[in-house]
Amino acid sequence: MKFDLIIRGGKVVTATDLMSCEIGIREGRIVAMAENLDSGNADVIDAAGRWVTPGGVDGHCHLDQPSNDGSKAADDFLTGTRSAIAGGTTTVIPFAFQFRGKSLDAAVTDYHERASGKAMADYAFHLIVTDPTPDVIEREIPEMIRNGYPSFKMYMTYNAMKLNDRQILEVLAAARENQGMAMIHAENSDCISWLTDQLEKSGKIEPRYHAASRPSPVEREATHRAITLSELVDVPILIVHVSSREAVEEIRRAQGRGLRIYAETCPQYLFLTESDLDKPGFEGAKCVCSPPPRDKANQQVIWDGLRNGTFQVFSSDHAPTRFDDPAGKKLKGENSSFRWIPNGIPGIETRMPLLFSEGVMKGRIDIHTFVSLTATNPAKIYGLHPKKGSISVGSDADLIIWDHEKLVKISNNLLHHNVDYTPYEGMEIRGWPDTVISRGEVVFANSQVLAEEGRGRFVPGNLPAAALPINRTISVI
Ligand code: DUC
Ligand code: ZN
Ligand code: ZN
Repeated sequence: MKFDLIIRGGKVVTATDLMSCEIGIREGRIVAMAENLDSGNADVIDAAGRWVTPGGVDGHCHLDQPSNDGSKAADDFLTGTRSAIAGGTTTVIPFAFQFRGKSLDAAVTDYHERASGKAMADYAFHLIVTDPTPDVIEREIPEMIRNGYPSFKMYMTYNAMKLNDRQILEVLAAARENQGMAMIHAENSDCISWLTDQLEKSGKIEPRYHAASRPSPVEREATHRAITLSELVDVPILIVHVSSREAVEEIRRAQGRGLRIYAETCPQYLFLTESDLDKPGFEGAKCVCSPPPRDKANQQVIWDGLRNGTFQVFSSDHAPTRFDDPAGKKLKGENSSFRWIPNGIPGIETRMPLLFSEGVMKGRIDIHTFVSLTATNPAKIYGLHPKKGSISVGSDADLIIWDHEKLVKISNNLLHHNVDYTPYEGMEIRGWPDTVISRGEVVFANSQVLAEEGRGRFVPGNLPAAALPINRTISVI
């Protein structure tokens, strides 16, 4: 058998298995895995003594997403995917945002234009449904799910995006009927707006009050409500960016009752706390994201949830705005209320190295759990598996060869995004991707991104088995 590339000598890790084997790659796909492969004229990469894991699948990031507040996303598909690749992520799933009054089709068409010719990594799209008209529910959602966009996010907060419970039920019913995966941003909108008004009335406007405007009960209540809506319709949902013990308890209780509730968390809920919002001057704005970072005790609960299976997905929620920029965190000036600070933090490049270092290398999670959370599960839940998120014959040759000994002091100078800061500046970690391979092509090596602009391809999603209602069976063939 002829190969273009062979990865030799590595410890090949999947969500379940550890294999000492060679990986044979042809035309971008894995075509053989065996103890010894005949290299012939193939290029050979020596991975002796190193872990080889699937390339990461970032199931939640925002690239080139237009805003409603006049701020500008710092990363487009070029800089965002360049940064993703340098941190081991070979597939990204950003969001195609439906403007109210516009169709889902318009959103998807727009995002294809934004990505095409720019992306270095492969990409799929989630939809953000903000305007579930009868046409969207009855025609567009079924069409989108059938045509390669099987997942969509709904917001319970933000005036320009939020859906009421009735609307969420209608979208969930369409998801159930068509095997779509519904993702929910769970925070109680009225609680946030009332608390924000109270804080502002008493002059509490600095970035640190962002956390006070969205305390854990705000997340807990909405999480409970989202689960209730999912239970009523009998359809799985995935709760995105879970930050707190109280939300975790709701999710675990629902899972314990046998409901198919999936959950995602992100680096900011492991490595930041609300005290990061309380830095001198306006610095705290760098860590304004929603839900907000909590405290050390909540971080521990999130770690426990990663270990005990509460969470299936670990995403970046990369939502990049620059700090020292009037189209970024300083949109309304440094003395404005936290209300006006664009929400979100960068993290597409640091997602996998942070979890590898602080999770795997420090013994908090094993390497298989790491692979599941960062690649295999998001690929499965969003319909991209086994093409993505797997090391198996037939899957795309998306691979990371890890340097587990490399010591890195994180600094924004090292990163490849277009943001002027990282929330993790100065953090010392162990381990970084040594070589990243995307569809058989070396796209990162010797600390350099080697990918060509525009090489990334759209990957249509299939119907996710994870989206099936509890009582519906799947046909095997
Ligand atoms: N929700 C996200 O998913 N990302 C950034 C901010 C937010 O509220
Ligand atoms: Zn959100
Ligand atoms: Zn997000």
